[in-house]
Amino acid sequence: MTAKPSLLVTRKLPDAVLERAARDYEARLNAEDKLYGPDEMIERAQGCDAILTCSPEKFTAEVIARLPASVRAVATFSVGTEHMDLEAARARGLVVTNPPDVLTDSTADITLLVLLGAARRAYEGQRMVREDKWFGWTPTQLLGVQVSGKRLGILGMGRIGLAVAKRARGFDMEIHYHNRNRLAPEIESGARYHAQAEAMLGHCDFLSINCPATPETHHFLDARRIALLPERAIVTNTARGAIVDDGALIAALKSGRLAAAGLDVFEGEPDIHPGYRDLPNVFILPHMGSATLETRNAMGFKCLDNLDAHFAGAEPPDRVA
Ligand code: 8YV
Repeated sequence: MTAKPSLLVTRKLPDAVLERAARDYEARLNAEDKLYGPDEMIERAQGCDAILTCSPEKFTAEVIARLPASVRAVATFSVGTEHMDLEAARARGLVVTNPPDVLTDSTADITLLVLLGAARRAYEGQRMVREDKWFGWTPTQLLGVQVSGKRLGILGMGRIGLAVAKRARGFDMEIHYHNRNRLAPEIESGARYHAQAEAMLGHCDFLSINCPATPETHHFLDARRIALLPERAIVTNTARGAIVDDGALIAALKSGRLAAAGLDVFEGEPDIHPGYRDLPNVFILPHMGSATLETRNAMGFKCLDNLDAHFAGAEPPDRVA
């Protein structure tokens, strides 16, 4: 019997994933779920053949250069790969995989949750009840913004953007989108394409950010682009915090230029811009897009499928480097 490959699993993943990892690998686990800094991660990876990592751990060019020579593959438990220098990985011959598709539905669901939460002032309503400040129904209490009949602009019409569009159609929203490439008509399903993101913004009663974080999308939503949105528009971000210029968004929410925002992701999270914390018109979640047991299990299994393929001498199905 050949020895099992050794695998560093950097975080505490759901039980079913850890059980499978321990069955098929010499798995080094992190029962305390401590976030390893680069030095500790590199130290713990000594002698390992692969690493199963999560997006808070950064695989910069410097970290990749310092990885033990034994490490040949890294599977990231995130569809986003902005925490990894894929060029540096390729140059070192490091195989990198991610788990696409399986978190599409849960992330699209959370997008609708924050969209509705922002539009319908769910945070203010919750607070009123929990803080015992609800003194009874009134005809004008917590009036929000109706979503049906409104225009939703989706920035980034990949798998998640399309799943958001599908759900939003169920709320009778009119779909607009910007994507690097226009989609085929049968995939567009009547959504209106804007070749320039800026040209779409004027049509966005709601703007949903669903694109990856790249140097091109860094601080995309800045003061200049917020000014292109209709008065009292609502913004949601369930992609990556760095796509939004927090100072500009907070100023627009404070002044009332934007009615509300629904945010699941933040630049520098968990150290979010303090300006968000006491803004009543922001519906905030702590990066929960993929946080269902079904999805997290499926993400972990995909990571292991990719590693299994690699160690069987096959091309991993979701190789990104
Ligand atoms: C992950 C995510 O759970 O997959 C992604 O890109 O944003 C999340 O759903 C998170 O990044 C942990 O790795």
